[in-house]
Amino acid sequence: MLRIGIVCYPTYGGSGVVATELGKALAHVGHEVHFISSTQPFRLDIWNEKVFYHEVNVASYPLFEYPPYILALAGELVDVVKYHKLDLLHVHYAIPHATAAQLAQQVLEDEGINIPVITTLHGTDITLVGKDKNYEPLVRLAINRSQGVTAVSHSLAQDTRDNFRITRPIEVIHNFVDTERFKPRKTGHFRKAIAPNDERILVHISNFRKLKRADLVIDIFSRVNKEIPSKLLLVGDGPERQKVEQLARDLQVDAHVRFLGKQEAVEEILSVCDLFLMPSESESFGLAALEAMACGVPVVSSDIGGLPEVNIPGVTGYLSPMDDADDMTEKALSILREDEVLEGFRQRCRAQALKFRMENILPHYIRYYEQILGRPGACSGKQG
Ligand code: GMT
Repeated sequence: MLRIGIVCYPTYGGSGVVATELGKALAHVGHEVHFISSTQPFRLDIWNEKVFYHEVNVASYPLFEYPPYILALAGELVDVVKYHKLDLLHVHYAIPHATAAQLAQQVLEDEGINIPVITTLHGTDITLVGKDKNYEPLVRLAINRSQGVTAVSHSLAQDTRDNFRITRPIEVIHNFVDTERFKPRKTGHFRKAIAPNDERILVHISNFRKLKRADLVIDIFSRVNKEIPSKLLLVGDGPERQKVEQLARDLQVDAHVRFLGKQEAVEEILSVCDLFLMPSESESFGLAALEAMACGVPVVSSDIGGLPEVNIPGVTGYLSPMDDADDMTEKALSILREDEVLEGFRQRCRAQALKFRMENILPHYIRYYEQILGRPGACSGKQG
C-alpha cells in the first residue's frame, strides 16, 4: 500500500477530472490517497478511510496584491508529506503544481525527507499557457526536475519535446473513462422532452474558452439543421458563452439550441445524444469526446493534437481539418442521415471507449509509480 498525494485543479476541466478519478481508483484498490487542492475537486464524490482531502489556505495580507497560492500550496504539501508520511506526490498540470511540489521537495530534503514528484502534463500547460515567455523556463525546469513525467497522449509528449527542448523520457499514459458511469442508458422521456419530434440531438461540452471553437459548433449545427431536423445541447460555461448565444440568435437557430450550463451528470445528457462536436483548435486528448463515445455517441472533431489517438475516422466518427466547417458538416450529416449508419457508429464508439476503461489504464500508472519508486510490487494493493 502506498500513500499518494494528488495535486490538481478542482474546477470543471479535464485535468481535475482525470486526477480525481485516478485518485478514487487508487483508493479503491487499497492505496491511501491525499487530494491537495484549493477547493474540493468537483468529481470527489466518495468518502472512505483511504481518501483524504486537504484544502490549501492562501493567507492574505494587505501588502499582497496577488496572494501567493504557489507558496501556500508548497507549504501545505510539506505538511501533508511529513505528517501523513506520503511515498510520492503526483501533480496534475505543470503550472504551478509541479513547481510548488519541487519547492516542497527542497524544504523536505533539508529535513532529511525524500519524496519523488511525478508530473502529469495535460494540455494547455504545454501547448498554450506553458509557452508564455514568463512561464516557459519554469515549466522546463519543472519537467526536468520531476522524478517522473507523464503525458496524456503521444501528441502531447511530442509537443513537450518540441516546445521545451526536453530530451528526458516522457511516459505516455492515455486518459481513461469510467465505462460503468459513462454507458448507453435508456432515457426515452428525457429524449422526448428535448426532441419531441424525434429530431437528432447534437451536443458539445466544454469550458467555452476560445480554443474550443464553440462558435464553429453553432455554425456546423445551423447547416446540419437545414437538412436534418435537429437540436443542439451545449453543456458547460466560460468566457465565450455570451458570444456563442448571440451567434445562435444571429443564425436563427436559437429555438433549437439549449444552453445547459455547468452540469455534473453529463453521462445522462450524453445518453440522449446522437453526435458530439469537438472542433477545437487544440486538444491534447479530448476526454469529453471519450466520455461521449463511452455513452455510444459518435464524434466529429478536428484533426489536431491527441484527437486522432482517440477518434478513429470511419469507426467512431470523423476527423476534419481544423476550422473546416464544410467538412465537419458533411461528416456530421453522413453519420446522422440513416439510422443504421448511426447505430453502427454507436456500437463501435462503445467498443473503442472500452479500450480506455479505467481497468486498462490504472495498472499503467501503478507500474510507473513502482518504476519511479524503484520498488517493483510496492503498489500491488488489492490488485495483485
Ligand atoms: O485546457 C483545457 O481544456 C483544460 C485541460 C485541463 O487540464 O483541465 O484539458 C486538457 O486536459 C484534458 C485531460 O487530460 C484533455 O482531455 C484535454 O484535451 C486538454 N485540453 C487541451 O489540450 C485544450
